[in-house]
Formats: sequence, C-alpha cells, structure tokens
Amino acid sequence: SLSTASEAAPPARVGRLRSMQILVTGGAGFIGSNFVHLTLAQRPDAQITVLDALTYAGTKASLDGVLDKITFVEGDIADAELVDRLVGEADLVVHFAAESHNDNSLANPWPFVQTNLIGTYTLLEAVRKHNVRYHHVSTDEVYGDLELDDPERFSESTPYNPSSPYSSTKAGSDLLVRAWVRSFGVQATISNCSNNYGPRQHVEKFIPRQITNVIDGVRPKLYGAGLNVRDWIHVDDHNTGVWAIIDRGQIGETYLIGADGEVNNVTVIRDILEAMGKDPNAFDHVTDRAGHDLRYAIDSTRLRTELGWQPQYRDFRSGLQATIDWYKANEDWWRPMKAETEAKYAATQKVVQAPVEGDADADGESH
Ligand code: NAD
Ligand code: TDX
Repeated sequence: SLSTASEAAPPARVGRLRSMQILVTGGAGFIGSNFVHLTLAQRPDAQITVLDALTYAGTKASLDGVLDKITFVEGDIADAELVDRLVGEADLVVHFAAESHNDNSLANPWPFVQTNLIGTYTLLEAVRKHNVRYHHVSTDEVYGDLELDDPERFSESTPYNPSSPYSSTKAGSDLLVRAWVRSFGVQATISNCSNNYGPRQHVEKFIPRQITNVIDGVRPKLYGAGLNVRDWIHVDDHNTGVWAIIDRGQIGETYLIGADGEVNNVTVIRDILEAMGKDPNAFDHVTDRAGHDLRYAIDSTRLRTELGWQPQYRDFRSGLQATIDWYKANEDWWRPMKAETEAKYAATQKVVQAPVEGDADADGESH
C-alpha cells in the first residue's frame, strides 16, 4: 500500500482507559444500595467504594450479589480522617448517607444533627480540599408542606420551610452545599426527591411496614385520618434522575426529582390490602405523627426539559405490586428488623377510633 508513517496505526495504548472511582455514602441503605446495583448494571466503567456506618438502617445484605465487585468501608461520614482519605481517591462522591426517618427524629433529634449536618460538613471539606465532584441527595421535605387543594407544587424556587428535625437538618445540609459552591467553588449539584418506594426499604417506612404487617397477619397502621398526600416515585427512577444530574447537570444547581405520583395514605393502605387479597378496610387508625406534613408534590419540569430525564415506572399500582412481591420473596432480608421496629412503634402509637369527621371517602381519592 501507499500508507505513510503518519497514516499508520498509533502505538497500542498502554493499560486501559482510567475507570471512574465513585464514593457512595450510605450505600448499605435503601436508596444508596439500589444506586449501587443500578450503577454496576449500567456503567461498566464504575469502580465503587461504599462508605456506610451500618447503623440500624444499613445492612450489608442490601449489597448481596455485588460485594465482590465493590470496596465496602464500614465507617462514619463525620470521621474527617477517613473521609479525607476516601475522597482523595475518588473522582465523584454521591452522598446518600443520612438519618432518614421523621418519626425517629421526633424521638431523638441528635443523630440527625450529627449525621445530616456534621457529616455533610465533613464531606464538603474533603471535596473542597481534593476538588472532587460531589452530588448531594436530598428530599422534597425541605420545602415544608402544601394544602390538599393547592394548585402549586414544589419547584426549584420554592422557599425552604422544613417542619421536623429530620427535614430541618436535611435543609441545613443543602444550604451548606450551596454555601460551599458559592464561597469555595466546590463542584456540587443537589437533588430533592419525593417519597421513594421499592426493594430494600427499611420496614420502619410506611409502605414496607404495611406490606410486612399484612404478611404477618397484623392490621396496617394509618396515622390519623390518612388524608396526607405523598408523591411516590420508584427508587430506580430516583437514581436515574441522580445520574442525569451527575452527567448533564449544571454545577451549583438544584434539580427536583418526581414522577407525578401523588396518592393519599389511606388509598395506599387500601391498595396494599387489596393487592394482598385482604379486605381493603382491615386497617387500624393510630396516633398521628406530631407536626405531620399534609402534602408533598413535585414539579420536575426542569429535570425533564433541561436534562431529558423521564421516569420508567409510571403506574404506581404495578410498581407497588412488584414491591409487595419483593417483600414476599425476601423475608430473610427484612425479618431481622421487624420485631424491634414494631416494638419501638408500640411504645408511642396507640390504636385510636377511626375519626368520623374528615375520615376518608370510600374511594379514598385525594384529588
Ligand atoms: P436509609 O435510612 O435507608 O439509609 C441510610 C444509610 O446511611 C444507612 O445505610 C445507614 O447505615 C447510613 N448512615 C447513617 N448514618 C451514617 C453515618 N453517620 N455515616 C455513614 N453512614 C451512615 O435512607 P434512604 O431512604 O436510603 O435515604 C437516602 C438518602 O436519600 C437520604 O439522604 C435521604 O434524606 C434521601 N431521600 C430519601 C427519600 C425516601 O423516600 N426514602 C426521599 C428523598 C430523599
Ligand atoms: O405506619 C405508618 N403509618 C402512616 O400512616 C408510617 C410509618 C407512616 N405513615 C404515614 C406518614 C406519612 O404521611 O405515611 C406517610 C409516609 O411516611 P414515611 O414512610 O415515614 O415517609 P415520610 O415521612 O413521608 O418521609 C419519607 O419521604 C421523604 C422518607 O422517610 C424521607 O427520608 C424522605 O425524605
């Protein structure tokens, strides 16, 4: 041939393309473990280190099947020395670790201040020092709550107005991130997502608590009249939203993640009972949560239009059915936490008479 030296193939690359080192905090919890499973399935270049303190809410069993593909470090996000070392080895930090349950925050706020505020501060100082890309996972609860008939939904410009020790410490952690971006040029993004459901959620949370109660032959427990509305999203849709923001989001910006899944609690309980072949009215009303937020609702237009994200789970009932099937098939996963969780609830929650006024309609629809 006429090929010249300049046209010849370049010398073979020594070694392979550098993979992406990802530090996932809280990766033994509900959303973090699902993030790890999803990322390993979809991102062959991802090298994952999980940092998790294995509190009551975290279990290595949530990483079954992938523990040999990741590095697992048991430790506290408020341990500055450990965090400095792990962040120094990472290209990206995705921060899920938190105290996450409102009822626990009412019983004892201190771990929420420690993990959600001091822990986030510790991570921010490390990403600042090592100039590492950081994504901060937060909640729609930072915006407070809405009236049932309010046509508005939460958006990126809604003022912060948190209600509980949980949501106020999450709000505080978001504000730390914003300040570290503006003051120190930290390369961070924030997401605020609505209520998640799916596999590996702790049985203290609403949906898994009721599913596992029904499996155990115990009546589901509804707080108050159950007219409170949550905007349910499947955990995998949350995590694809997180990836869209990491891949295409603007540094310093906030994106809301939601899948238009508003349903009130009494409807969810009836759906669970029906899907499990029980009388839809076979549930108890129990003591209401103090300061109980009435309604959350997310407008995720920005994420959809600017970053091209779409949820995959559009039908709540089929996502719920898949979740019920998961809990039926994975009793080994949840059984160890069930009795202790119910004992904690029994100490503060009593069965009350179903409220007559303001009780849900037979169809239970909220809007
Ligand atoms: P989770 O309680 O199931 O998991 C939290 C994980 O963090 C656990 O594995 C726990 O061991 C770990 N952890 C707690 N304190 C730690 C510490 N000090 N150091 C290291 N690890 C620690 O919570 P989740 O529901 O998976 O929530 C994950 C994140 O998503 C939280 O930041 C939460 O605020 C946010 N979020 C949750 C929802 C939801 O519906 N669950 C919705 C929106 C946002
Ligand atoms: O047994 C119950 N009965 C009941 O009626 C429980 C545990 C809850 N509820 C109600 C309270 C809420 O209105 O169900 C709704 C959902 O309760 P949780 O599962 O505790 O979730 P919520 O308080 O809405 O917060 C959740 O979504 C936002 C997560 O726990 C947070 O981490 C996330 O930020």
